[in-house]
Amino acid sequence: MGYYQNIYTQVQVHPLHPEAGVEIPEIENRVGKGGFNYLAGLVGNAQIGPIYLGTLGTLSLASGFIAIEIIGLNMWASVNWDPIQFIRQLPWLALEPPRPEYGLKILPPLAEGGWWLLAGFFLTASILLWWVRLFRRARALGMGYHVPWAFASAIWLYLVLGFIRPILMGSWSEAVPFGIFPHLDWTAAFSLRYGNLFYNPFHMLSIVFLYGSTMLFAMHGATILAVSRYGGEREIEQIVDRGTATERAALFWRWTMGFNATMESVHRWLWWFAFLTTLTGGIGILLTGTVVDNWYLWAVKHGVAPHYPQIYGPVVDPLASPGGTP
Ligand code: 07D
Ligand code: 07D
Repeated sequence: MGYYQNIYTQVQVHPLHPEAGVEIPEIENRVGKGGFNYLAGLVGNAQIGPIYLGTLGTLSLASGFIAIEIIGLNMWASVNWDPIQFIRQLPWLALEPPRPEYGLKILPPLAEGGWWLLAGFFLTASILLWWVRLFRRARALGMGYHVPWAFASAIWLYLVLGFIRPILMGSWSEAVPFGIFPHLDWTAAFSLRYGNLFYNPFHMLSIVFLYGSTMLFAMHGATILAVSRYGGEREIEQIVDRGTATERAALFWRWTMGFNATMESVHRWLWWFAFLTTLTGGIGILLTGTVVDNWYLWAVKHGVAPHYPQIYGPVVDPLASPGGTP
């Protein structure tokens, strides 16, 4: 009987010494000796570490840690330092940005948004330092910069939400609070305040690319798994070594929908869809409140949404009517 083996094979590579990888400058920045983990081997490579930390990595982690500390301690203080309530209420706790009267003040009182600004500063520093780290590691390995540019698109949306748009609106109070459910409340309130974000064409585009990303992700992942019995997961070899997996994968799509991506182009599709989700999203948020005040009225004006006729007479507030009972 033939032995069936594919990428879910139970064999885990476990050499005597962890693999060091290619020689790169600043090798001393690699931390740890590396080891093997069975569980990691079930979902990825069994080797964990060594990790490249370096100055940027250390600074980024330190900044991220300071941000989380500021957020966490403020949340804990908000439940009177009760550890049980801190855990119980964690998803509802928040660190809010300054109130509107502080505008863009650099440092309002700490308890009234100052801590929010400090946490935002350290979180942003952490994210930007991580971005430079991605860029430099890609360069050290002689890679393209596709990963850092994709991350830059997500950072763009993050900066629009919490930094660029609040500056254009003249107030930090426009920014997103830190907190699990509070940031969802903010998202819903934002949509309501600006007349239903569904009518924002850039929100529509962002959804197109988000849904498109999941669809392409599913199609590509499923296709490669389906031909893994022919070595399909060795995608690069398959480009030059035709005849089995790639050929079948391509034919499957050509037969079922008349067109097929190539081993190379499918990754470009995926990259662009992911990249465009947050790029268009950031544009949509940037326009909201700055250029367009009410997306529903905007959509009516441009023939996207119908203008609902007023079928009931105007509602009179009985308290406001002359002679009415006070
Ligand atoms: C799976 C990769 C791993 C990442 C994870 C997230 C933190 C936050 C901080 C307690 C896919 C780690 C989370 C570090 C902890 C504190 C203070 C990525 C994966 C597991 N959101 N959002 C979540 C962030 C915005 C929205 C979850 C961040 C906008 C909706 C998580 C940002 C708007 C829903 C989270 C951010 C928005 C969520 C799961 C930054 C519009 C959900 C995220 C920095 C875009 C979902 C309770 C996930 C949920 C959810 C984090 C921004 C809307 C807490 C870090 C302001 C509608 N968001 N979000 O898996 O369950 O992402 O919420 O901009 O339904 Mg959000
Ligand atoms: C948040 C990019 C920043 C993240 C960064 C990562 C860390 C470290 C640590 C793991 C996600 C930081 C990393 C901190 C993590 C460890 C250790 C990307 C982020 C830099 N919407 N909506 C979108 C849908 C409605 C609203 C986008 C659907 C309602 C607002 C997306 C629906 C209302 C905003 C999307 C729906 C509303 C959005 C987000 C359906 C609420 C935004 C794309 C079916 C009542 C954001 C233009 C994304 C945007 C956004 C989908 C409904 C509000 C496509 C499917 C009508 C305010 N919505 N939405 O990738 O860009 O986010 O809008 O109803 O700001 Mg929406």
